[in-house]
Amino acid sequence: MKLTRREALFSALFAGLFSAKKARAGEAHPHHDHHDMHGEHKTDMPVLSDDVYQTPTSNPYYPRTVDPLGTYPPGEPGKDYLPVSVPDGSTAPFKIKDGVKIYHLTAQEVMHEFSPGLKAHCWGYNGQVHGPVIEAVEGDRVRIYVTNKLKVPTSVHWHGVILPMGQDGVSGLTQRPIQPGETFKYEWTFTQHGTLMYHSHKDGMVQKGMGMMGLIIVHPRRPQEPRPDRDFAMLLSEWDIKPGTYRPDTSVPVGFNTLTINARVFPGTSALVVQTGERVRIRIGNLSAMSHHAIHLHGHTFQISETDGGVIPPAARWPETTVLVATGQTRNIEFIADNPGDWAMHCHMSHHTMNQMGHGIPNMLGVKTDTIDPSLRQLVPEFMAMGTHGMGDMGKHVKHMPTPDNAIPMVGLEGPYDYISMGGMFTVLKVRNQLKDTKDQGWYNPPKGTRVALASANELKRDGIKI
Ligand SMILES: [Cu+2]
Repeated sequence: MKLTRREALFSALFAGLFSAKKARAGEAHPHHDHHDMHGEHKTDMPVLSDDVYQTPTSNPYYPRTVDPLGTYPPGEPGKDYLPVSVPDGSTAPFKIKDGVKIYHLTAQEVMHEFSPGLKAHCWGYNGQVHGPVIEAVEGDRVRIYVTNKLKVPTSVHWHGVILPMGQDGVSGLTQRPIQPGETFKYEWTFTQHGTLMYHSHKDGMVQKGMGMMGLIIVHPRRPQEPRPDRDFAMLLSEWDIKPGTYRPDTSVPVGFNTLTINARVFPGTSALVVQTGERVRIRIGNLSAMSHHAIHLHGHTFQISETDGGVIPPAARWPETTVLVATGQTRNIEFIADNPGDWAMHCHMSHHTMNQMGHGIPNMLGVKTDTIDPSLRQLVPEFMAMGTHGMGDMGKHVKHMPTPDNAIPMVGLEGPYDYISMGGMFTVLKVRNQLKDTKDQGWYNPPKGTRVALASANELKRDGIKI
């Protein structure tokens, strides 16, 4: 059997025949049976030229379901993939020109709302923070125009994408920066699938800290596993917005005070709404400046099915209830939502579920403040000591207290039973038996006898509980 070089590469890739050791240039292939695959070159190493870009095919670890050297029609939503849902965000529109998907990102300043009552002048793309999700299918040829409407130079790096180096978007290293007013054209073919990201790669600390980032989702051309019923995407990040100010401070080394899911903080985050029994995938990317996030889901266990490097083989997946997403990483989790209710989903780092003012306050638990307040009020007229009963009720009281401009309570929302003392990187998975639409469904009413309640005297007696 005589194969072309391209077919040989592809079959070698899939049969796992390539190993770095065997692939050394000039080394004769040790297996005689495979000689035919390599034609007259008796080596595994392709002959490469720097004049022509050749899609990398030797590394067997790229997440691919089809020949990366093939050409494919532009993937169609509904037919080739289930479009992702982006709570509080959007997916970038595209048009198709001669078989190429065309996208346009415009870097610009945006007045962004993190939650009602908290806004800041941020930088994003297409009038939103973060930028829209770029969604495509493995094998799609894409052309992404980037217009710079900021007053500073920028560039966009396509994080995790296998592409020609000249498209990698690293200012200074792979391109000159895009000057204010200019439009650059990036173009490549997706030869992989996965949950990937994009972000500014010019003055990264400032530009990423101002919000210049987004997700890239590339669906497999030939999915190897059943498609989920619901496919959510969330991008985690962190900000520092001092009460009374309207511009993120991007220079803090640690201790950011605004931790976001799709650039929103609780209670400004939208719930993830699903029907009981649905197969749910949640893609979580993290582009925080300094923090890793341990995202915990209540009421279910899940499997970590995919990283930014590709799909984890089913036998190697690890069951979890908390997934650690380090900065610069993405993780996909999958589960069947078979437990109806309102389930908290949040970062498990306590400070990451507090809003602006919940940080750096002395522990006042148990301190009697009746004498402190009057004396301090002589100096600060509206002074009121905070935290003698913890921080949980701060949101409740904030309505009656003077607060700085552009500041929201450190935690919360009035829930069905009491104040929910969480903020920041917190959202709710709403699983419903009857689902009319995917809009917020209000609060869940648990079946009779399944809601925790005050223990009765009879029950205490029955079970021998002495108080
Ligand atoms: Cu966190």
